[in-house]
Order: sequence, then C-alpha cells, then structure tokens
Amino acid sequence: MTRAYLGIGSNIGDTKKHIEDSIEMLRNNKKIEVIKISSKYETEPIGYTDQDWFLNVVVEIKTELEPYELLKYCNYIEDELKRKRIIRWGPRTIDVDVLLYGDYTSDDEKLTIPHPRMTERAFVMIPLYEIAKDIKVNGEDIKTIVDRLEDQEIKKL
Ligand code: PH2
Ligand code: MG
Ligand code: MG
Repeated sequence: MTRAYLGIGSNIGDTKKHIEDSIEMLRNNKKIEVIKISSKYETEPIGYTDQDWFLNVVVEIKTELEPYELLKYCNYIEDELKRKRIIRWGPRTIDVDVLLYGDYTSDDEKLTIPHPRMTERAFVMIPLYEIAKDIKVNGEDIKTIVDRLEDQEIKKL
C-alpha cells in the first residue's frame, strides 16, 4: 500500500456535493483507503482568473493502485461527475489531481509527480499542510513552501 495525496477542486454548481461525491467514489474503490480529508477551503482562482472561486480539499489515501491506475481512476471520477451535470465542452465540475504518490517521481507528460504546479498554489499547499505537517515536496519542507504563498486568497470553511 502506498500513501498518496489527491487535490480535489470544483467551482461550478453544487461544489460541496461534487467534492463529497468524488470522495465517496474514492471510498467505493476496494483498492483505495481514505485516510484523511482536509477542511474545505474557498480559494481564489489561479491561472485563468475570470471564473468563480473554487472549493478545494486535499485527501490522503493509501492505495494498492499503481500510479497510472490511480490516475485512471481519478479521471473516471471526473468523467462520472461531469457526465451527469455538465454540457459537452462546458466547464468542469470536478478536478481530481494526483499530487504525490509515495516517493515516486515521474516526468511523463500524462502524469507528472509531484504535481508540477502544486508548490506555487496555496489552494493545494494549505489543505495539504493541514493534514501532512511534516512532509517535504521536491526536497523542501512543506512549511517553507506554505509561508511563500501568503499573498493568495484562501478561506477555510
Ligand atoms: N484548478 C485549476 C486552475 N486554478 N484555482 C483554484 N483556486 N483552485 C483550483 O482547483 C484550480 C485553480 C486547474 O486545475
Ligand atoms: Mg486535473
Ligand atoms: Mg488541477
């Protein structure tokens, strides 16, 4: 079993429900054990800013799935939740990203671990820090990373 961290976000429709549904789908997989769930955070949109604020959480799991199998299951969750509520080509209701997978690193275009932009994003690092105070990301203490992200707006619910 490998410890992994997933970042989950939603900014369309019933964001709370989308996040809860996605966690329920993690629990429904026999090869995934949900260990910890961060608080929910309201977060300013990063990157493309002309959109609503997000609701974000980070989830710690233990899993027997290999990295690519886990990615496939995260994409499956996205497809399932999208399909029910969203028009084709429309905005996404849910995003489930593999942030960290044990000590595994990958530079592959399809799956980059650690997640390539996570250390620049308060909406990832602050919920992650809440449930994993002592980890390092890319060799750096999580606290040091979090302290650099003070300027991004994020509110714990
Ligand atoms: N996800 C993005 C881009 N920007 N901003 C916030 N606050 N939360 C997100 O989950 C998010 C984002 C692309 O995946
Ligand atoms: Mg994604
Ligand atoms: Mg993402």
